[in-house]
Amino acid sequence: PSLNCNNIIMNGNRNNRRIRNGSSHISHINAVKVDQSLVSEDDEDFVLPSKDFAAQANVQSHQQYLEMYKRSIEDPSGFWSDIASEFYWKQKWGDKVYDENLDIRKGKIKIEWFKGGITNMCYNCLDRNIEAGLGDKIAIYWEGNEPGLDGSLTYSQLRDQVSQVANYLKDIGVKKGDTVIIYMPMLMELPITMLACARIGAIHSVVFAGFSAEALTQRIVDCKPKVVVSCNAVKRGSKTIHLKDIVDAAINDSAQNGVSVDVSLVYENPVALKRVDTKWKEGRDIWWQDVIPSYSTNCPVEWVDAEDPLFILYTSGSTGKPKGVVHTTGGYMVYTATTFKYAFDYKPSDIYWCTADCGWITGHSYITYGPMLNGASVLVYEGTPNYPDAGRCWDIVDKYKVTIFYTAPTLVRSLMRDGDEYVTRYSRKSLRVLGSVGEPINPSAWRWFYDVVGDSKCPISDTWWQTESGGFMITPLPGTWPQKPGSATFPFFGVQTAIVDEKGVELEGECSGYLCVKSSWPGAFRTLYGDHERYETTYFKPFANYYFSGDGCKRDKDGYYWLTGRVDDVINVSGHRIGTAEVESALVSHPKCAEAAVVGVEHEVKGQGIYAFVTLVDGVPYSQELRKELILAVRQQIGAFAAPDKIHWAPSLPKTRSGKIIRRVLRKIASKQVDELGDTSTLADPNVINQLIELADS
Ligand code: 6R9
Repeated sequence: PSLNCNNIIMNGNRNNRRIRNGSSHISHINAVKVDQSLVSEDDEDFVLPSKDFAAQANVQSHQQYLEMYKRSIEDPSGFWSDIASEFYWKQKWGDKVYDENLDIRKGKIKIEWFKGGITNMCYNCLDRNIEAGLGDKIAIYWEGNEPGLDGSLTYSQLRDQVSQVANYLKDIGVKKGDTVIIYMPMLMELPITMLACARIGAIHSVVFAGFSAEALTQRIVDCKPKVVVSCNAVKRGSKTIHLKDIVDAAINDSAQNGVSVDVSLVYENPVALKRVDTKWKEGRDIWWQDVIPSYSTNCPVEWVDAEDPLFILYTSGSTGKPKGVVHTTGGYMVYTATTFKYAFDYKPSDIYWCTADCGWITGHSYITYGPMLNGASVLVYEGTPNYPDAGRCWDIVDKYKVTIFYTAPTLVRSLMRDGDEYVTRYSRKSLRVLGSVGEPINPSAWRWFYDVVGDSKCPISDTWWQTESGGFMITPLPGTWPQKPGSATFPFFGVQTAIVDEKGVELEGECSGYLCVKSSWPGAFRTLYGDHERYETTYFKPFANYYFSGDGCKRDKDGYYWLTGRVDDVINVSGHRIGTAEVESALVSHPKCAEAAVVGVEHEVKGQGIYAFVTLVDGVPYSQELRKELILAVRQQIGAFAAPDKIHWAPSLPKTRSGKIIRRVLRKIASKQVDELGDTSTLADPNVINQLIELADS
């Protein structure tokens, strides 16, 4: 991949030191200054956990973390099999707890955990907890978009509903290993359908219901589902979105591409759209409410191998084609459960709320699976965080007495802009742990989240991880050590992070470079659906014998990790990953667009915004109208969340003599740092730059 070293160089390579022979993986962690007694109250870098919190925490000291971490690295088999034994296995795994090859030079990349172990994810989330006496505990609290509209399900009720859906799916011929696409808003039926698939060994692929028909088509064509499960419409804030129209269009387009979907199961959401007003195709379309309730609430589980796939989740990469990240059952189960428990200091009395959507990995691992494996009460919220006003989140926190609140920096920054009043008007006294995910959280947003939302008493778990990692990789363990605002702190158990230089040499101590991982962890993705070669070349080829995350990272003098953002062609907009190539291909699909180059620019609320340089076909004049059409093309092909913030007309693009677009220069122009363009001697035509600068505001 083309690596963008900007963010790394910014942080200075001068301090980089290379690891010498025989240096242990955990040496840098041992050297960390986290002993609370060594940190003085007025050391500005640190925020100390309260003694009360620490005293009740699942991991109470840095020493305890170190002991556990050390064992997890020195004896991964023992560490993880002890934890795995707490789950239900129909049959225990074979001799090897794990088997891996991360070195492409030695052959095929392979990661396996608990192979030969026979289990079921849904059984472990529901039946196991019910048998342990949690049948009457609330599994899901559901809060609708409109205040006042809500519901809940106990673990037993949830199993009944999951079983009905599972029985229906079996009845229409969905078998173990078949795929099911789920395109639904945040109704309880979304996690219900995920669990139903898991129960019968079907592979779900949830597509975020903000994706366009074309994006949905692309995914249908790639994974060829037996059925698409959706909903007729949803209200988000004050807008009504007709999801079924999008599904219909995608199913039609997929048929044109040779993939037919025979069954479209549609949940009727009368709050948004009545049945009679919904377009319908007899024979293919089935109302959820017409069939599901008639099925038995008893559905025996399909036992699967630990390495059988649980789901495919598409994510953006550096080419236009989304990558189907494949997670399997056993390792993912053990890993999401364990990370949830420790990173949020989970206790059975907690009420947990994660504001993500199940359409992203965060909703898979930390709304559905991780929490339910722990028997937690999870809040599922259908609406937007600022509807009807910017106080909605805290209204919900007070209503359900939420104790753990997990969200994204973009939401924190946007609520921060709306003012403290919306927060302080609510009590929020139930809160005890806060969490952040999706992008680096800037220290000022961190402080506001900590001081205003958490009343300076709730530790913040800034969790760094990825769709590919399945679960948290670098995260604080709340209450365990002093925090530094903006740092994700230290690696989780079993995670052997390495910061490497551009040659792939591991750096030691205080340094900055590319963030890699040296050996597998149970929650790691196993392949890209239908394209193992792309899996190997994208993630394991850039640095031999390492998994490469695509992120830049620095480690400070105290050993804390600071993520500095993507170093590949991926932009992170409001915590959503968008490939520059995807946006470019949507733009050039417009008949008047000859060429496009997309870069990320800093954005006050979204973290990064999308900035597109567009060259028009010869003779086509610039116009506001055309600008709108181009943005519309992106909305239609990807989704509204990927719409460019800026279209910059470009008579031509800066290229090398071999025709490669020089993105480094475009990034500087986009961020108005034109006096820092660097070496432009490789440009085929240096005049291009002046033209671009002149057109910046037109
Ligand atoms: C979970 C999720 C992954 C990319 C990742 C990184 C960024 C996520 C972060 C963070 C800094 C954090 N990222 N969490 N950067 N601090 N706490 O977001 O998965 O959608 O696959 O995105 O998001 O750049 O590489 P995904």
